[in-house]
Amino acid sequence: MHVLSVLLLVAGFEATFATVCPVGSHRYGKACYFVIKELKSWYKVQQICAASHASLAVPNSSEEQTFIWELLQREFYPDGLGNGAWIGCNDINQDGVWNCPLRGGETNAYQNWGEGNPSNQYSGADCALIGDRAGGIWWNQYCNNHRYATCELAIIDYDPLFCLQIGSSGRITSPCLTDNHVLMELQAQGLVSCGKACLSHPKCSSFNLKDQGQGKMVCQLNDLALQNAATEDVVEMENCYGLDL
Ligand SMILES: [Ca+2]
Ligand SMILES: [Ca+2]
Repeated sequence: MHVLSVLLLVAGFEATFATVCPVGSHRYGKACYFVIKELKSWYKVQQICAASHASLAVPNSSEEQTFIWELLQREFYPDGLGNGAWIGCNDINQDGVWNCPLRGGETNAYQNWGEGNPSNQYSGADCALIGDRAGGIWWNQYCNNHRYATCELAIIDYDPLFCLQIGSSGRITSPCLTDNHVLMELQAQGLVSCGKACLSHPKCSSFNLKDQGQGKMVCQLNDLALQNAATEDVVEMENCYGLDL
């Protein structure tokens, strides 16, 4: 299940209850950011972001720019970013007209081009990068060059109640508790109803939501928090989402 599927599962039932920022991604404002630490073309990283229903990050303010820049500095410490990291801005459709795709509620006013940039904008250097120096000023390059990247995933109303993990493929991998700690098993409509059931049970510390397909979900309430579980009590299971309260 992709990140957004989980988000919609949550939002579909009660938007204010919770949403998630996958472990391995980093929250700023109403978005989660994750860094692609492999060198890929702009087109390829756009696909990788899209596989998690995210898009290439676009700094829309100096604050967001600083957040992304500092995230990249941490992720690539101590070697640095090298030749930079792709962001969403590009002039692929019309040379010289830079488009920075936006999430809802964002404005496109912010730019952080370095001096003399964008350069060669009529000769195919159509994609923008955050550079390694000077607070990550932007420059532009050929989109087929292989660079790192940052993805940006919008979230809805955020409450740090749930925590899912994201694998290196960008897909969610979620550990679940084994059946040894099940207090009760219920049919659930989704993440929220399962979470509420756990909240209402005095001994419930975590829950497994098992998606059995065709709209059927099993909600297992557990007497142990995942974070306190021994290694042998935790299994990586497809279509099972283990969440601590
Ligand atoms: Ca943004
Ligand atoms: Ca261009």
